[in-house]
Amino acid sequence: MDKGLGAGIGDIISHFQNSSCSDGVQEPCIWASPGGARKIDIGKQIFCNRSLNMKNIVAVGFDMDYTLAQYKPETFESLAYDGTVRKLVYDLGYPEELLEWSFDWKYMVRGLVLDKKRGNILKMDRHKYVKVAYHGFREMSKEEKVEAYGNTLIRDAFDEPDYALIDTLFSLAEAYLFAQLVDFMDNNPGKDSKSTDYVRMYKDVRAAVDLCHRDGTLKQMVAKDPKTYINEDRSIVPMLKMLRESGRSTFLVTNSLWDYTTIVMNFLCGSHTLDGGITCNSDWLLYFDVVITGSAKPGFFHEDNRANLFQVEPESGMLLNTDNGTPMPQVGDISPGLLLKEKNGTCRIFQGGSVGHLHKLLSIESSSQVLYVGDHIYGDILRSKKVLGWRTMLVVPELEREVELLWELRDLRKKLHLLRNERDLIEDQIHHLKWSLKSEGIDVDEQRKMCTRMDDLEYQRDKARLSHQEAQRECHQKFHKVWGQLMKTGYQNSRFAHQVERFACLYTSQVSNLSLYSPDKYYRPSEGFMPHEFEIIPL
Ligand code: U5P
Repeated sequence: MDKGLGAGIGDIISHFQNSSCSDGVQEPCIWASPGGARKIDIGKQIFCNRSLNMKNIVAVGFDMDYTLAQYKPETFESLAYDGTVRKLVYDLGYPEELLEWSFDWKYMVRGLVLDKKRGNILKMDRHKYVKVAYHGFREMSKEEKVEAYGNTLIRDAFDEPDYALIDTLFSLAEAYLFAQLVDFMDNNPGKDSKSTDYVRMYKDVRAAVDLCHRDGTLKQMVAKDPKTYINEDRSIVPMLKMLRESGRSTFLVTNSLWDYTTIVMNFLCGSHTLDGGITCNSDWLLYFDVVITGSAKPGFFHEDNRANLFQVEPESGMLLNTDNGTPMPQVGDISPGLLLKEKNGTCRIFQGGSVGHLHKLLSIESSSQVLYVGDHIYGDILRSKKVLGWRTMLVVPELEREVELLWELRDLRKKLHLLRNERDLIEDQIHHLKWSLKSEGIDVDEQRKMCTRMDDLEYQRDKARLSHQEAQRECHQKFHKVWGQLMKTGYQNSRFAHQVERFACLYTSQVSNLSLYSPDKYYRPSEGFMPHEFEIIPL
């Protein structure tokens, strides 16, 4: 039953409109649901782009890294950064100065695009109009931006191989290092024979980061001390239990391999000892019907993918062939020869395979019965939704702070909109007056009056432009000193927001926010407005 636990956007807009904060008092970010049944902090709400009736969902699946496991970028990405620098210096012969560099983990944000050829980092709006651009760490002027990206044909590209999308939190360290290297190369021409061009530099950084993920540089450290690198979240287990008690199957599909997956999942879902430690066992498997590790997403989502599926023996990590000519077992079937030492005989652990295998294992009849929760638009969400037709939920940890700021800055944003309207109004008057001045039959006196009026309007316009620019800069910097608001670029949705809107049926800040809503909730989107409708919103 849909209990309507969350507030609709209408509540939020009307709250926004009715609230007066002229006394400077900050109200908490809590929104009452229409029925007054429950309050959900806006930072923890699930937002809906496309209707989704949970009653039609029979299986809920999860990605692991940066979805169930929220890494602490200050430690985890710093580790990736340090490891990458060492590989660049010791394996690829980059100058030793790099070892003295440090990483500002807050500098880069998701949704940016790296221009590998030009050494630029860009933030663009949904029309791929480049609004913010840096060459290394130097802000580019408007003229530079127009020259490089003003052409619509160039704008159509902005994809691999010439551009790299910073669309996972895993990419923050490499984006930062790329900017540092661009600066370094510009300031030391010819010093480093290895980094002869930006494209090569990017390729080296990408390969070195990837190697850190694969050769144990990162994972051994995390395994030794997960608490330092991953946020604890005690609400994941209740959320998984709730879904399973509601009759849904649950599954995990991760690109991480079994040995690492079990460490991370045990940290997140394992039983806690009295002293706050974690008992190391496989209890976490109780919360899943199927676990697929080493899934090689996004290829996993292609139905014609012929990757072999191996069963994982949990204690030894040994891989067992599943392709012995017998049909794939369904959930509930226990085939002792194939299913070794599995908890309750229910959760099956695999490596590889493809979505076809998963559908068989879970007896999925239609892909629209599956909800998959992930953090990566390309790796998790776009392919699963577009290629496959799964329903999707995107986890955007940045959202919690973003909505808090939207609330805190409501006065400034109101002022910004008023200033923009004022500027536009004056500009319209000026254009109108210019045309009037061109008309025939205006006598000299009238002309003089009109010119004085024009001078006055131009003065007002310049003032309004300046105030608007100042307010815009202030607002931009309050969200992020360099890149501004994650979901907006100027007055338009950012490219990132546009992708969220197109590919994620639902989006929220944390995976465990699912437990704040009924497992049978009917998620409905807010009404979408065309610009002409904004004039007459029926609130
Ligand atoms: N990963 C890489 N290379 C990268 C970034 C991430 O191999 O450049 C790995 C992570 O270490 C993790 C997996 O094991 O990809 C992401 O898994 P998941 O998001 O599917 O859970």
